[in-house]
Amino acid sequence: MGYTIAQKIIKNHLLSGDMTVGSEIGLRIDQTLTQDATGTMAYLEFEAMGIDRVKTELSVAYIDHNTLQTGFENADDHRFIQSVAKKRGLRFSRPGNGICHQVHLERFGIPGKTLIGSDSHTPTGGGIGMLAMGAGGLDVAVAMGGGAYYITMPKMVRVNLTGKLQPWVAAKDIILKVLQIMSVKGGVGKIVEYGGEGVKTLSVPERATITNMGAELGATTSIFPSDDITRAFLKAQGREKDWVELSADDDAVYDEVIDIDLNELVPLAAMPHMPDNVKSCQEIGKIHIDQVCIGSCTNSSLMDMLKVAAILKGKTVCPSVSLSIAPGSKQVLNMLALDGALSDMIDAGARILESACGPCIGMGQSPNSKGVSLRTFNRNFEGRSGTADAGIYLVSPEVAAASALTGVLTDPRELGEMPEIEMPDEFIINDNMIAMPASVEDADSVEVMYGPNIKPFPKTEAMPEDITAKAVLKVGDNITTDHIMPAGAKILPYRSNIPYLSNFCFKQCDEKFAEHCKEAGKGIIIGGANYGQGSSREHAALVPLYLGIKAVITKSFARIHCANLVNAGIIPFTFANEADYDKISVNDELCLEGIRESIANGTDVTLKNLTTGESYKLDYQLSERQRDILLAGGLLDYTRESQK
Ligand code: MIC
Ligand code: SF4
Repeated sequence: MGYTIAQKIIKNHLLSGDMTVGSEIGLRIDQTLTQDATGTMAYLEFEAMGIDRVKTELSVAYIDHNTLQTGFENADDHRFIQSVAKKRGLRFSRPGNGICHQVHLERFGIPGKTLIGSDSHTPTGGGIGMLAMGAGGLDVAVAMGGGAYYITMPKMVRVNLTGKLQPWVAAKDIILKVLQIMSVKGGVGKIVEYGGEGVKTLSVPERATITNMGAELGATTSIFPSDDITRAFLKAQGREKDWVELSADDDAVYDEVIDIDLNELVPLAAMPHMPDNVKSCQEIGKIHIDQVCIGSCTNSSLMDMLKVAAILKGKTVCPSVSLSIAPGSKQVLNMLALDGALSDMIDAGARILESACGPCIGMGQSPNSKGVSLRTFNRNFEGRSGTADAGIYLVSPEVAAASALTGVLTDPRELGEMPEIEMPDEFIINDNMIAMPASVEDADSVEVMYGPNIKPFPKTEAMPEDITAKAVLKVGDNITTDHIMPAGAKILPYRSNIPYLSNFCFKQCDEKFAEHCKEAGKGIIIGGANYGQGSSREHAALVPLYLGIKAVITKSFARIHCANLVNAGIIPFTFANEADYDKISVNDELCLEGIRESIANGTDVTLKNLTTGESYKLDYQLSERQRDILLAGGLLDYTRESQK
């Protein structure tokens, strides 16, 4: 039996376990990346491990999320990360150099290698044939120290692309189509591989748009083959030597196959408030819009930006619309400037933002109340834009630019002939915004600079014999980590200050959640299906840990968040019988008797509802390693104990 692309990379990096679907495997990690919003915590954890230098082939620390700097906090965190990077052997991508995923694809991604990043959109690297996965900061810290990264061996999904995209239809429409078919939970426990003749019509940046937003499927990752198109992209980036060919064997076996005929696709949009709420622009109709934002790690490549500039050229942005554009990297911005395309954007009235995440994570450009905003981004969760009652539509750059001119959602096919944009043979290469680490000899003299915003890691404790606690919160399906631990301009600067962050935990679901937890001293959360989808932020586990949450019981979990809960020492349970979800109410007194013993022995767990007198059977899909982590009180304690 042959192998899929992902199985080949897994096989080459397997450190423990066997490749049976559903079992835990440990992978050797070649590269890591962090961004600043999750990076401060990841480097605090790395420092706590007491390892002198990173042990990966390449580790890069990016600054791209917290670049608003409305107070000292962000700049202090940047300096902290820069100093750790210098001392510990990492490259440091300075603020202004661009969004981590875009820069990593351009300058560092290598087909066939493994990459983990403390950001859920790390699968962008799948566009160049990497096995690239999002992870919690602590898992990235462990990988930087040379430790394995553990995942559950996923199922393989093949998306077969045939035909060719019609004019004005974009790579974004392909991934929106996949989301429409599979939904935001359809990818859980799976790797999505793209194949078929249609792949040959897609450039690397287009492939990266698709793998990037594959994160919204809940998939472990997504991946494309590495072929001549990949080689041409690497050559244009001056890195042809990094190219290796990679394809699935003809007799590779997939658990699921999805066929998409590119000829049939039309411009699509994901409507508020979920990335899988997809309809065609025609179906949605010409709704009035207030804002258009173009950029983010999904759609900020040079090709995307050149298309946008060509659409805007010689026109004026509709007076009732605010258009902002954030090119994905310094390379993109610089090439737009030299090409004159930047001038076309400025001339049309676009508000040019720095090369960073910006509005995608609510760092500026929040829409007006009840505003309708079209964005080329990947997430449209309620409130994420910074305006609670805004409606965000996720679209391609073509739809965004066309609509910015008309003031209504516009199918770009109405614009007539599509401008032809060619991928350049050579990109401008100047890595002067990537600071190199100090040499091993000089590293000792580098001082790590901690700002006053950095507060210690929350207190952990080994798992007690029994847990008795109230159900402090009950939520429905598809709760995102943005619900659990919101981001945005006001909160994001405090990512290294868990006590302060705790005041905002679950605010959208229960205004008084933090207060209730503090009063109760400890608690259990009850959740629906796909609990914890979205961002990789481990803060969505560390803050509940700080607030005394001992267990989360749901219908199902999203992968990264579930791992983050284990790393934080919070037990993730699922209901053996989903109907039991309905039987628990907020404030019910719940008891997990003899829990330590059950987890230690891997035996059945029953939850007693002391308020109603009922009992429910709970499941936990945890490896022995994960059970040991939970018994120790989290991954930091477990790592410390295993080093003794
Ligand atoms: C996001 O898109 O939600 C983020 C901000 O990039 C997060 C990381 C974070 O919360 O810092 C992600 O996707 O993992
Ligand atoms: Fe940044 Fe948005 Fe991409 Fe997250 S999804 S890495 S916030 S651009």
